[in-house]
Amino acid sequence: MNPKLFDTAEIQDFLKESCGYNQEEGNPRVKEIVHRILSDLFKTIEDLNITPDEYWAGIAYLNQLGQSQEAALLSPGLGIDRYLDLRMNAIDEALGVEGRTERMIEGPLYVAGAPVEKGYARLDDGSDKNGHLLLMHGVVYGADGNPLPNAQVEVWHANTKGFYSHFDPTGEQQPFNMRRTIITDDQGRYKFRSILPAGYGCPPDGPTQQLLNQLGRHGNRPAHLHFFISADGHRKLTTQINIDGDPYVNDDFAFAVHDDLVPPVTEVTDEARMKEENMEAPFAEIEFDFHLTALVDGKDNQAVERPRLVG
Ligand code: MBD
Ligand code: FE
Repeated sequence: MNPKLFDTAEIQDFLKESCGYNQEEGNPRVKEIVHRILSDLFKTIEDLNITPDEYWAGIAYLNQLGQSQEAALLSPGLGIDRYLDLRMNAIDEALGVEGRTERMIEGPLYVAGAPVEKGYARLDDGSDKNGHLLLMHGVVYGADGNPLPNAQVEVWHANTKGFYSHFDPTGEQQPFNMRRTIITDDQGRYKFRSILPAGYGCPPDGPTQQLLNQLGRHGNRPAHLHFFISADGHRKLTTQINIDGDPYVNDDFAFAVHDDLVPPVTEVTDEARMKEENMEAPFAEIEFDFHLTALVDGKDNQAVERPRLVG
């Protein structure tokens, strides 16, 4: 039997009282959000006839999720991060914002405070011996279509095991390995040398993978590099590029791929080019430009504030 209580005055009053609707104190926005989510949960319990055992399994799961610091990993896995992106895309479209590089979710693994370098940086410290050399470069363009000197290119990516420094379970990586902030030169150019990352996989024994298993889904991302691009008078762009040819490039558990963000990767074997670029072996080359957009009514309406690790 599934009792129908949700639509009774008693339960509706109970939800309002639970969310402090009859209290002066508190935050109205928080009350509104909690009331909606709690109401949806009550309704879900009724509609799906959720048993107490199922409910308490969910509570135990939330505790595990927090304990393992994976809430911000499950979030992209469920597509919520990408949903927020798609909403920002729709806002841009309504405002007539055009010509921008596609945005793409930040993910949970950014660390603030990376070393800052002008024009060029080497991202890897040479300790990952399995890496294939990568040279990536391009121009940051402003809203007026001209190259932007002194723009900030923050880049971070994983090593050949798919692990990020500061979050590496092997403890092998030095702080800020494969993380840099590059300031564009007087022609708006950035350039860096690194190694091609491997794709990321969710911790196999963690709560995110545990839920994905229940959904019949994998927890893998294609190899990718993350970027924050910022400059005076412009909105901060959060994006990624994905490495063409990766088996997961069209099957990302975090829904963080877009056709515009899979640039060609060219293999350079020419000795003269290798010498010119100070590369001691053949390397993969990616050219990719970033197009920033103007502030909206003097404000950055796409910059996201969230708790971030400071290294
Ligand atoms: C990552 O490296 C990532 O970028 C995302 C979105 C989720 C998990 C790991
Ligand atoms: Fe990532």
